[in-house]
Amino acid sequence: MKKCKGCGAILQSKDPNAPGYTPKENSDYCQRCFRLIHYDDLMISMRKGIDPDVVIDRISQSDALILWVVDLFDFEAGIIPGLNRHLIGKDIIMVCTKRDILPDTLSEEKIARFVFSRLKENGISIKSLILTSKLERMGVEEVKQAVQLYRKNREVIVMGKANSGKSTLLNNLLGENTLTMSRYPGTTLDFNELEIDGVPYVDTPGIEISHSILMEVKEDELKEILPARTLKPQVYQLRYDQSFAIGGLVRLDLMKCDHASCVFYMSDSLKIHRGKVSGADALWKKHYGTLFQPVPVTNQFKKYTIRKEMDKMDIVIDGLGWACVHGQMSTITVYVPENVNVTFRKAML
Ligand SMILES: Nc1nc2c(ncn2[C@@H]2O[C@H](COP(=O)(O)OP(=O)(O)OP(=O)(O)O)[C@@H](O)[C@H]2O)c(=O)[nH]1
Ligand SMILES: [Mg+2]
Repeated sequence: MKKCKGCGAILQSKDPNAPGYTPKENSDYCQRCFRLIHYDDLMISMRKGIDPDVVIDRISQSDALILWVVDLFDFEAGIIPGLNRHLIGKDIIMVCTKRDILPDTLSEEKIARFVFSRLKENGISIKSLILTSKLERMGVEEVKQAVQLYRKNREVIVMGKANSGKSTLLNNLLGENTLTMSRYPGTTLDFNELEIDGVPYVDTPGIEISHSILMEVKEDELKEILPARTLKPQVYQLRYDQSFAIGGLVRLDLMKCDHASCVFYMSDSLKIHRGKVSGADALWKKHYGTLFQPVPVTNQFKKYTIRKEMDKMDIVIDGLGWACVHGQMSTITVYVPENVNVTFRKAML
């Protein structure tokens, strides 16, 4: 059975609505990959990614070195708690992608310190950490060297959450764009083998990101949410109570602020509106879905309220980025779409 070179789905010419369909004989790519590559047109959405148990089970059964890919911008969503327990005895090299999205002012040492502290908190141990970017193929040589050092004749499996940049990393290692890459989570559909410098690698379907804002918006709105270039921090000085609407996706209320600031690290295509907390309910009702957009497809929100205890902390929303709050304030309330994860962490920057 022949597989699509782009996404790994088994090629078939029976069902145009199923993965792997191609009307052509002897084609190397399915129609979905062809249209994604040439027209950025997503024919079949598989954005939820694959059940983590299915991917991890299959990986745990193979004798392989693991390249675990985590998107630095969406780091909290990329963490798989207890990873070593799922992959007993496996050597894991962690590759943190999208370095170019984080500001240059954040040094590599600082990123590494941040990553190791989050790994420690999640009980994950790795052999090596490498930072990469698709720009100028940053980190490619380091990945190859680490693979050489730890592979011991085994194959190399590239795994991680949907949209973390696994296929992009492999194309960069290969030096050409053979695998299909796209901003739509769930691009790679099946295990997909390829050889790079004589080493067998396997691209894998992304593990599901069921608690991400990326699951909550329409496909054509992903462009607004995913940052295309280096984050430009959006800084707000705060006094009294302040409420922020991030599009119609998130509302953030900061109470009793004094000598405080809130800095947003998010795509600059997203519009942030600021107002007083006292008027925020009315404004939200009035502008939700019009001025405040995009909005989540479910229209259901949940609310977290916490006391601000750390001096400088990040409020991280899976898939969307984070807000860093600093200075005096009493409580923080976040309204997010019902299924979306929020993490309160010590500031990354
Ligand atoms: N800015 C930036 N974007 C990146 C980088 N690596 C990947 N991307 C983008 O991230 C998106 C997802 O990349 P893919 O390589 O398709 O991700 P994947 O992990 O293979 O995704 P699935 O197959 O859906 O699991 C694409 O829009 C890429 O262009 C990077 O280093 N920097
Ligand atoms: Mg992929």
